[in-house]
Amino acid sequence: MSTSISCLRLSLIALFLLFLVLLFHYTLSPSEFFNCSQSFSLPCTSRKVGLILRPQIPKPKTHFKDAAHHPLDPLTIQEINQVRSILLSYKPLPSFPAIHSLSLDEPDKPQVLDWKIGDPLPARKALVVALLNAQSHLLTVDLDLGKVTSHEVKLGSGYPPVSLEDIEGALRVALSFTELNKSAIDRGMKLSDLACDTPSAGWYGPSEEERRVIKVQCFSGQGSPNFYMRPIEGLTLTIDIDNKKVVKFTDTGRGIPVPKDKNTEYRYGSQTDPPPIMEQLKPISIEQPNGPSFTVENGYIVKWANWVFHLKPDSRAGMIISRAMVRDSETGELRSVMYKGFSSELFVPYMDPDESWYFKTYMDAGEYGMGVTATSLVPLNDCPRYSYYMDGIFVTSDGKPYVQPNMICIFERYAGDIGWRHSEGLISSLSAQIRESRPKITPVARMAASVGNYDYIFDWEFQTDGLIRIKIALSGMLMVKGSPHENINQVPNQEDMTGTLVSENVIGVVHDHFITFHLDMDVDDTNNSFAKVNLVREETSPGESARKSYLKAKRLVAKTEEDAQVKLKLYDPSEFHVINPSRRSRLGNPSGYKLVPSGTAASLLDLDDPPQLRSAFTNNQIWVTPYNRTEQWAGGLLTYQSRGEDTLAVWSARNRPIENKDIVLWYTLGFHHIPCQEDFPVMPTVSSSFGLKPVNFFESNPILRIAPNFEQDLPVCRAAVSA
Ligand SMILES: *[C@@H]1O[C@H](CO)[C@@H](O)[C@H](O)[C@H]1NC(C)=O
Ligand SMILES: *[C@@H]1O[C@H](CO)[C@@H](O)[C@H](O)[C@H]1NC(C)=O
Ligand SMILES: *[C@@H]1O[C@H](CO)[C@@H](O)[C@H](O)[C@H]1NC(C)=O
Ligand SMILES: *[C@@H]1O[C@H](CO)[C@@H](O)[C@H](O)[C@H]1NC(C)=O
Ligand SMILES: [Cu+2]
Repeated sequence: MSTSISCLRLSLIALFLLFLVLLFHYTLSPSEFFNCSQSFSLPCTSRKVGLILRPQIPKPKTHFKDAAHHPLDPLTIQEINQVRSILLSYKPLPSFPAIHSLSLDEPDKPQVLDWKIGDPLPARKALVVALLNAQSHLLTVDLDLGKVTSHEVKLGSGYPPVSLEDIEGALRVALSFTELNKSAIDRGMKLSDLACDTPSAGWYGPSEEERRVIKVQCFSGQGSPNFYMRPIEGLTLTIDIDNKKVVKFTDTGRGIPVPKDKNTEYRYGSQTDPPPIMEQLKPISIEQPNGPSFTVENGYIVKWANWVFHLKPDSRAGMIISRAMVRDSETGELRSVMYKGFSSELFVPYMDPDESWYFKTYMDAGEYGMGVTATSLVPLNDCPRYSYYMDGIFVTSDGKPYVQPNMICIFERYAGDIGWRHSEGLISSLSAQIRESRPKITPVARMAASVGNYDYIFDWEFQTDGLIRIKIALSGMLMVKGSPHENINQVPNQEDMTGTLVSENVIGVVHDHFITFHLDMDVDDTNNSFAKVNLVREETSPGESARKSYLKAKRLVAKTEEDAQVKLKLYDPSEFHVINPSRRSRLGNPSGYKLVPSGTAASLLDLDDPPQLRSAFTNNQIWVTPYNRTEQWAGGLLTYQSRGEDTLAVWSARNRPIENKDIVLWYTLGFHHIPCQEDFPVMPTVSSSFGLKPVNFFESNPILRIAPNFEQDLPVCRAAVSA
C-alpha cells in the first residue's frame, strides 16, 4: 500500500546491507531431516530422535561460487561484478551512473524453449536501468562479448524505481530543513523524535515534471516502533531528489494532535499488557519425517509430484515462475502450462483529495520493487518447518551485488483439505459401503514484501490435479490520518467519512489494492487462443418444456485484443479459457487452462484521473496481448512519475490479432479496503486468490489413482515430557 522507509528502517537496512556483504545463505539440506521413526508403529519422541526440540536454524551459505545452470537463472554475484566492471570502462557514459535495476536480460523465448539440459547456455546478458544527470539510460550488457551491446537514453515520462540512496538523500534534505525542525519544536517534539517516510509523488501535472520528486512525511517515533499509527498530520515536504532541495513545504493540521503510542506496540517481547483472554493452543505442526517431497535443483528448478518449474527472485516482481510444466499422469509427457508468471504491477490509490493525501496512489513494483522490499522470512511463523529458503541476489546503486537472505520459502502444505471424495452406501441396493477420499497436499512458493507500512504475502501453489493457485494476503500497518476526534460522536458528518476512526485520533483512510499479474500461458505449446465461454439464458417456447429458462455455454474465440478486454459481471458470467486449438483431447476438445477469478474489486476512479491514467492497466480485470518481450510491466518500464504513456491499456489499444498466437493473459486481483478497528495497530491478514485450472487438458481426473492416506503410513510425533 504505501511505500515508505523510515529513518529507523533506513538505518536497519544500512546495517542489513553490511550484513549482506558477508553473503550468508541459509538452506536446509536433506541430511538435516531427522528420521521421525523408521518403524511407524512407534511414536517419535524427542527422546528417541531429537526431532521436536531441535531448533530450525538455517545454515549460512556463500553465493560466491554460484554459477548459472539454466537460461533463466538470475545473474550471479560474479556476473554482476562483471557487468559493473564493463560499465566502469564504458566510455559513452561520462561517469558511473546510479544503477536502479540490474538483472538478467532473458534470452529470446525460442532460445529458452529450445534449450536442453547439457546444452551451452545462451549468451548471458544484463539489462541495466540507470540514471545519469536525471536521464534514464537503458543498457544491455553482453557478458559473453564483454561489452555494452545496446544503449538507449529514454526520453518521455517516467523514471526507474527509487533507490535506497534516493530515499536516504531525501530524508537527509528533509531533516536538515529548518522549517521542519521548527514545526517539530512547535508541536513540542524534537527533530530526533521523528520517524519519516518517503511516499512516491505520483504524477499530477506540469509542476512536478522534468525533475524527480518524492514526498517526505513524518510521524512520532518515540515510545513505540509503530510510528505509522502516529502521524504528524498535514506536514508534507516535496523533495527534488536529484537537486537535493525542498521544493514545497506544507504544514497544516497544527490543531490535530499526534496520536498517542498507547496500544500500538506489536512485538511479542515488548508487550506490557497481559496476554489475550483465550484458551492457549496446544502445539501444532505437520511432520515430514523423511523430509519434503519437493526438490530444488541447480538453485532454481523446483520439482514436486507432477510439477516442474523454474522459480527465481526478482528485484521488481518479487518472484518469477517460469517454464511451469505438469506431467501427464496417463502418458508421462511433461506438458507446458505457463512460460512465465509474475506480479507485474500494483496500484494502491488512497481516497482522500487532501493536500497531504492526494498523491498517495502507489505503484509499488515500479516505484519501489517488490523483491528489494521482501526481507527475510521468519522460520516457523512465515513458513513452516521443513521449508526450503531461497536467497535473492540484487544490486545496490553503485552496481555491487548483495544477498537478500531467505527471501522466498518453499514448503508443502497439508491443511487437512480434501483433494476429491465420494461416498456411497445410503442406498441399500449397493452391497458395499464406499467412502473414498484423498488428501490435498500442495507445494507453496512464498515471499512477503514490506513496502513501507504494508505487507504483501504472495503464494504460488501447485496442485496434483493441475491447478495453480495464486494467493495474495495483506497485512502490516494501515496508512492512517491524524484526526482531532477521539470518538465518532465528535465527528460532524459521521456517515460520510473518508475512512474509519480506528483508534483515538486515528483514521484509517479508505483505499484500494490492485495486483496485476502477467501470465504468459503456453498451454501445450506457444500458439494459443483466448476463448470466453459465456453463460447465456435461453427461454423455452410455450409448451416446449416444464421449464421456462435454462443456461447455455456459448464459446467466443477472441480475434483481437479488444475482444479480450474483460470487465467481470456477475449477471453476465463467463469462463475464460486459454486454449491450444491444435491440441485436442481424444474427444476432440481443445486442451486448455481457465482463469478462475476472485476478489473482484474494480477501480472506480475517473478514467482521466492522473493516477488512473498511469494505472490504466486496472481499467479491465482481464486483458490478452500478443507476446512481446518488451511488454512485461503493466505500468510501463519507467513507472516512477510516469504519465501513462506505456501501460498495458496503451499496448492493448493497438488491437493486434491474438488468435492462435503466442499470447499473454493479464489478470488484476483487487481489494477495496474500508479499514476497521481490528486493523489497528497491525492488520490481521486479508487474502484473496485466483486459479489457473486445467479444462479438457487431461483426459480425465488426473489424480484418480493416487493413494489415500493410511494410518500406518503416517508417523505420529509427540513432544516428549522431558528431553
Ligand atoms: C534416516 O533414515 C535413512 C533410511 O533409513 C538413513 O539412510 C539416514 O541415515 C537416516 N537419517 C538420520 C539423520 O538418522
Ligand atoms: C532545531 O532547532 C533547535 C532550536 O532552534 C536547535 O537547537 C537545533 O540545533 C535545531 N536542529 C537542527 C538539526 O537544525
Ligand atoms: C504459430 O502460428 C504461427 C502463425 O500464426 C505459425 O507461423 C507458427 O509456426 C506457429 N508456431 C507453432 C509453434 O506452431
Ligand atoms: C513490442 O512492444 C513495444 C512496446 O510496447 C512496441 O514499441 C513494439 O512495436 C512492439 N512490437 C510488436 C511487434 O508489436
Ligand atoms: Cu489496505
